[in-house]
Order: sequence, then structure tokens, then C-alpha cells
Amino acid sequence: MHEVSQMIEEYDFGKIESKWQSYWLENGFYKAPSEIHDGEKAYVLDMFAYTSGSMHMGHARTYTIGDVIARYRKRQGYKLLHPMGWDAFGLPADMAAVKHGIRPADWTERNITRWRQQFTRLGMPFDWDSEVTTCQPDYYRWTQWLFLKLFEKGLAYRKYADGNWCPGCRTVLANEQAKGGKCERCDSIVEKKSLNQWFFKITDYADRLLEGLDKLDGWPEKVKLMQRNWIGRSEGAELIFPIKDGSGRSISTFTTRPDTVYGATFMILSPEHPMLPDLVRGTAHEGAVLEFIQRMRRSDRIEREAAEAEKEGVFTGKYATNPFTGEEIPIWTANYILMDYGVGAIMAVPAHDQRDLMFARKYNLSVRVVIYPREGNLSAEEMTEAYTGSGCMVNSGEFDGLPNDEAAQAIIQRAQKIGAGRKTVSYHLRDWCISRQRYWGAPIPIIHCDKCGMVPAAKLPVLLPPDVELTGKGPAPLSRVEDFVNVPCPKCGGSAKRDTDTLDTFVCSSWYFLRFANPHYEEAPFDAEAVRKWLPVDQYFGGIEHAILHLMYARFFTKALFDMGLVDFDEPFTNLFTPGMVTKDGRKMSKSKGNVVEVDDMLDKYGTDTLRLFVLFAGPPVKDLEWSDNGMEGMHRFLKRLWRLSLTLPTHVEARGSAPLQRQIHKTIRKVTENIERIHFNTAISAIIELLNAAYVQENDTAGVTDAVETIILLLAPFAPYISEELWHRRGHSDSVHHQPWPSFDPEIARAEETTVVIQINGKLRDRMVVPTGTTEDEVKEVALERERVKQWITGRKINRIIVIQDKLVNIVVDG
Ligand code: ANZ
Ligand code: ZN
Repeated sequence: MHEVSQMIEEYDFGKIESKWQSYWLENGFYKAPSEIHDGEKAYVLDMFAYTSGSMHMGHARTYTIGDVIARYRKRQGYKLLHPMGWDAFGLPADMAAVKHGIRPADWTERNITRWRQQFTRLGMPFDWDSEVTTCQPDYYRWTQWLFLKLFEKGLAYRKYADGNWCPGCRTVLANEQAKGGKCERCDSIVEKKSLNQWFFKITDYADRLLEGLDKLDGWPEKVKLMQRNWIGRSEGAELIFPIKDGSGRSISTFTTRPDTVYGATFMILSPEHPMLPDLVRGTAHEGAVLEFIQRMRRSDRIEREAAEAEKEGVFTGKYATNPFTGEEIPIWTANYILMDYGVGAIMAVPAHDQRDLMFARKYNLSVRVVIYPREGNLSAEEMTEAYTGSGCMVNSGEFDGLPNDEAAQAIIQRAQKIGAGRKTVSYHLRDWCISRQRYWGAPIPIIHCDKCGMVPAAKLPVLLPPDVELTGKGPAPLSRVEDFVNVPCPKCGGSAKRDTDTLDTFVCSSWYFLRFANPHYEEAPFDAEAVRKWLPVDQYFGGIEHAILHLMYARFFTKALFDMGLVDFDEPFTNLFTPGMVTKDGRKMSKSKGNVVEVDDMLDKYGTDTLRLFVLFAGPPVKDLEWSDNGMEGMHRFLKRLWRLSLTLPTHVEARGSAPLQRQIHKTIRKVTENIERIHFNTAISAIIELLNAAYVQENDTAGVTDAVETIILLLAPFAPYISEELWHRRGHSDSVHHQPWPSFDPEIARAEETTVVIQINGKLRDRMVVPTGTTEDEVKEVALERERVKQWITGRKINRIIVIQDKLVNIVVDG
């Protein structure tokens, strides 16, 4: 058999796609079965779509990855739940309303319609009867219900906190609207204004959110690390310094280095510290300090925190006593001490903390070395860099000569004895601010009554009033709707006022995965019985940009619901996969950079199957993918070759194919199966391409070639669903290729010749592994880096180089 030249019908992807789209939708391809039994379910979830704007190439890639796994699990015989819905509240709809005068509800509906079409086109025939939409009353009534549950448990509370205030628009701005410290509408300088805001007490769960990560073996290390850093647990001590003004007051500080207390030569209060105004009241220093406080209120927090930022501060005129040295030390206030970490005050140890050293040099404050490195010593006068390492205690009274980590413990014990402090833990995690002074969100279901205080709304949902004029200026939109605001108090019947803030959209997305188990359930936010069957999510897919907030909040909700006895698991997502970004010319695609490749354009030009194959084949799904028109062409050619070959073959052959082709068929099934499991779709697809190449070469073996092509169609179906379905039917089958059992292989026949490869770390033998002979350099690197033994040696160290000698050795060169 040769490349056929006779007239063969062309590969008309447009026609094929529309035919199978409607077929799959009509047959309820992704409709979840209602009957499931233990151990046979697969809940494969993509983060639901945020309905601002439309689908871009990054979404197309992520959702395709999810779709492959969903289709594959179904083929393996799992009962599948693979739903889609809409994260439909949020700022962009408000902004569209202000800019274009369109109602947020209409704008959102229009976007959803478009998203549905794009999903369908991409070969993802979701069951639209079971979508959830967060801006619909039948959903947000339950978001409100959950808010009230948390309120009841004391996990939702109100306090004053700084918001972005635009004096020009006389309105509160979101961080996105106040970039660079200016109002995006009127360019006014944005000020900080204290607002009464709602919070969820996520900090109560800090330790459990941290411990929970240890059990999440199916999560990427990178994401777990980001969450750990965000929680930022530090063990240390609270040390208390009495103020020397006869008032009997003292200042509490948080330190992770109690061992350095003898080197504390001054103290610093955060400019926001509540004690600061009192401390200077009526003194000569009051003016300067108050002016500094004012200036800090307007400054940018991120800048203040930056390590290299210029340090500045003001002396308060007051002194405190170092409880260990008995010395008097001056009390300052400075920009780099923040109120919301630790307790908002520190003992400054310039010899051993770089920021304190920069500050001390600038203001001529004294420096005392209290730890010597193991070798050499330090001079307080000359040092330009703080010594932050470990070593031996000096200038520290009875603790001299101890290793500093031992001294730290001894000093804490002593502090405890003399009432000067204790051991404590501090977190970087802050409580979650959930109130927004905007329109397009779920109203906070609370009524404020002068007599009864904060009273939960008696009836849910508290409906968002449909017609509210949005100008982007003035007070919160809902506060201007009189008949929304003024209501009787549910408790005393007196006149009261509704809360006019709406909930952060992250609240809506913290529980939607529970709702999917039975999306139209009317008795509760989720159907406990259905949740018991389907949850937790077996495989979750979504962008790394959600690694911190969304995933942390969803975990927090799950733990809170677990504590209330409403669910019986406390981690929502067993396995997580975060695909890389799609880039062009080395940069993330974005409208402002003008490097966007439109999904629709590519679908028009090449069809869905080509696009899907390209985004899956161009590199491992975890890595960023660089867009390439050539890559698209290459995939398109592959599909055309498959099409042509398939159409020339008989639909049925009796004989068996030749041994070499048989062997390759079994090997291919094995390789594709293993690599789909590892979400290494690029490797899986390349094995399929190789099999097609082999089939073309074995021209005389019609039986073998037919067998190979039939196998290719079966294996390719999750990746390129349309062409596979079409060719499958043309080969005389009457049911869907997507309902065929996943092909199995004979391990005997599929066995590759194997080689043992040794793994070295910095030239030392650390592990061995068996791989198929001829495994490529890239593949062998990947496999090596995934091995447990190897991870033990390399985690936390920087990989400088990996040397591979094929079929023999991998040497990983790391720092330190
Ligand atoms: C004395 C000291 C000596 C410190 C030394 C460090 C080194 P992490 O590790 O991030 O938890 N600190 C405490 N509260 C602060 C605040 N509100 N704003 C800015 N800095 C604050 O950091 C803990 C250290 O950060 C604490 O330990 C404190 O400085 C500082 F050789 O205390 B340390
Ligand atoms: Zn403004």
C-alpha cells in the first residue's frame, strides 16, 4: 500500500464537527449517572468559568486537558461527573455597566451564551441542564445561607479596616481599580479610609490548613509551597518591654530570634500602633510623629514591605527597658514595621537583622553584636551587613558561650519566669475580607438594627434589586436603593437597615463543587447524600493563578463545613493539576501586549481536533506552551494522513497482522495508557504518531495496518474526539467511539527492551531505575526528577544542570 492518489473524500472538519456536536449533546454525553456504587466514580472537575470576557487560548488548553482525562476515565468504565458552570458575579460586570450602560445581568448572560458555544465547539459537550450559575437566586441564596452559618459559628465578623478611597469619585475602589495608587476613572490619588468590613476568620484554621497540605500527595509541590508561604507560620516569642515613663505600661513585641535579645538596642512601633498617639501626646515629639503617621497612611503597603525599600522613621522621645540587659533603649516608629504582622512592634537588633542595621546606620543608633560566627568575629562599628547566621553567644550575660539555638530556648524560659514573655506562633495569613462596596454580587444577608444589633435576614435569598443605576461614583450602589435598605428588624419589628455590601466572588466559588453533585437541590446548598457519593473531587484542573486564594478558601470552607458536620471529608480536591500558560514570543498572551491568538480563528482555520492536539502535543501540560503556527500545521498534516489511510482500508479483515506491527500496537497502547495517567499527553500523542508512521511503512500487511489504524482511532479519541468519532463510524461501527472500552495490551508482547539507568546527584550514586531502552533525554530527566529518592535529595535546592548519557546515567547537579 502506498500514499494513495486516487480520489478520496477530503477531511472536512467543519462538517464533521457540527454533526458530532449535536449528536453528543443530544445523547447527554456528560450527563452524570444517578446510580453509582462505591469505588466506581470519577469526579473530574475544571475550575468553572469566570464570565468576564471570553475564552482565550490558556483556557482552551486547560479545559482540553480536563476533557481528555474525563473522556479517558469514562472509557475505563468509571461513572463520571464532569460538569461546568459559571462564576458569574464580580467587578467586571459593574465596570461594563459603568462604561457601556449595559445591565450586569444582561452582560453576564451574553458572556455565558458565548462560553457555552465555545465549549461545545471545543468538543466539550457539557450537560447544560446541570450547570450552576453563581449569580442566579437559586444559587446565591445558598451562598447567603452558608454566610449565615459561618456568622452563627462566629467565623464571620465585622471590624474596621483600610479600604481604597477615591476622593474624586467619593467611592471605595477595588485593588484592581486603584493600580499604582491612582483611581482608574478619574486619576485622583487613592487614599486609605477606614471602613467597617466583613471578614471570615480563616486564621482560626491556619494550623489545619497547613497540616492538611501534608496529606495532599496528589497536589503539586509548588502549589503546596505557595500555600505554606502564604500561611507563613513562624515560631518565636513574645517579649515584653516596660516603658520608662512611670505609667506602668509596656510594649509587647514579636520576635523569631529571642536569642538576640541582648542585642536589642532600640524598639520600633508600627505607625498604625494604637499606643503610639498616646505615647507622644503633649510632648515635643507629638507633631513630628503624628505627621509621620498621616504620611504612612497614604503610602503603599507593598513598597513599605520591600526588603530594599528606604527605611525611615521618627523618634518618639520615650524609652523602654530591655528586660534582659536592664538598659534604657529609645522607642521609634518606622515605615517597615507593619501593624498586621506579629503584634505590630519589634525589638530592633541591628547587628543581626539587615533592615534594623540599615535603620540604625541612618539614624546613628547603637549596634551590639551578640552572636559570633563559628569562625572569626564581628565588629559592630564596621559591619555593613547584619550577621543572620548561627553561632556562639557573646555579650549576653549568663548565656555567653552557648550555641545560639540553645540560648533561644533558655531565654524564652527565663522570660517566662520573670514575666517578660512567652513562646508564641505568628502567621502571615490574615483574615479574609469578604465585603465589597459594589453591586454585582450576593447581598450580605444581615440587617442592622439599633436595638438588636446585627440580625440575620429571616428570608433567603435576599434578592439583588434588578435595576440599579451604576455610575462608579458615590456611595455603595445598594445603599441608594431605599426600598432595599429600609426593612423591619426580623427580631423586634422596629425599623432597621439592610447591609448594603455584597460578597466577594471568592465566597461564591468556595463551595460550587459541592453543588454539582445535585445542582438543582432545593433543600440545602448541597445534597448530602449525593455529596457522599461524588466527593471529594478526584481530579481538579485549573490555572496556577488560583494556587493561593481560591484553593485556600475552598479548603477553608470544606474544613468549616466538616466541623459543622455537613460533610464527612475535610479536603475538597484529592488531586490537583495546574497547567502552564500559553505564551507567544516568550510572553503570556494578553490583549494589551497585542500577542493574542484567537481561539475562534484557529478553530475556523484548522478545526478543533488540530487545535486540541497542538495544545496537548507541543510540550508537557505542566510547562508553559509557546504558540507556533508551524506546530498547528504539523498536527493538521498528521490528521489528514490518518484520514486518508483510514479511508483506503477495508472495514473488516480476517487475518492477523505481522508480528512487528502487532508488537508496536501493544507497545503503543501501553505507552499511551501510562502517559495519560501521568498527564504527559505529549508523550502519549507522539507514540500514536509513531504508530501511524509504522503503519504507512508496512504497506503490504493490510491486516496489520487495519489493526493499527483501528487502534489509533481508539487511542486518539480523547485527544481528537471529532475525527475519531467520524472514522470509527466510517469503519462500520454504529455506536460512539467514546463509549468503547479503553484498549488493553498484552504485557508480554508490549514489553520493551529495558535498561537500568543509574541516577547520581552531584556525581554520587543515589538511585537506579529501569526504563525502556532508547528513552529520550527529556523523558529520562522527567522520570528521574519524579522519583521519591531523588526528590529527597533535591527538594529546596537549585538544579543547575542535568547530564544524561542515554541508556546509562543521569547526573543531577544541584547547589550546596
Ligand atoms: C528581633 C530579631 C532579631 C528579628 C534578628 C529578626 C532577626 P518572620 O521570620 O517573617 O516571621 N517583625 C516582627 N513583627 C514585625 C512587623 N509587624 N513588621 C515588620 N517586621 C516585624 O519575621 C519575624 C521577624 O520580623 C521578627 O523577629 C521581627 O524581627 C520582625 F536578628 O525580632 B525579629
Ligand atoms: Zn475616581
